Amino acid sequence: MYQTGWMKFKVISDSRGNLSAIEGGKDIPFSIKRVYYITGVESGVERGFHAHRQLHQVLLCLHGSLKVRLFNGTQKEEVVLNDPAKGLYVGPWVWREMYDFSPGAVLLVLASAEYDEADYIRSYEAYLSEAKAIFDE
Ligand code: T46
Repeated sequence: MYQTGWMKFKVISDSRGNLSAIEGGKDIPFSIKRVYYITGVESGVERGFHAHRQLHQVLLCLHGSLKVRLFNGTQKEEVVLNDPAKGLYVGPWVWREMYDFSPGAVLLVLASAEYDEADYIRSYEAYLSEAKAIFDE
């Protein structure tokens, strides 16, 4: 089980620029309950360092670029987000770390649930032990 994947969104372009629309349950595999965005990340700053127990999310970099380290307790992967028409799906039990934000980078996140701190696993050791039990099921 490695719950990440790329989602490509349609771009409607004309002389005025580009427009992409994302409909929950249609263009992405969950209903969108929350949208948040991250801006103003200084060079060298890293964010994330947690997993979620239940949350499904799609991450899109609307401007600039950033990288994401992903780990599911077994496999590690590093990906670049730099295309507003390409979203990174990150499911439950995937450890994520965001880094290498370019100046002015804008990270938009579509989430399947409202904010709930109890859904976070912020300790790497706790993640390893909880994820192992889940993956061994
Ligand atoms: C994730 C990555 C990609 C709220 O009050 N409401 C919210 O909806 C969110 C997302 C956060 N917060 C509070 C919780 C913290 O006090 O904002 C503060 C910063 O959140 P955090 O340190 O979790 O931010 P990141 O950038 O490390 O992680 C965020 C999301 O929290 C997380 O779910 O997957 O972006």
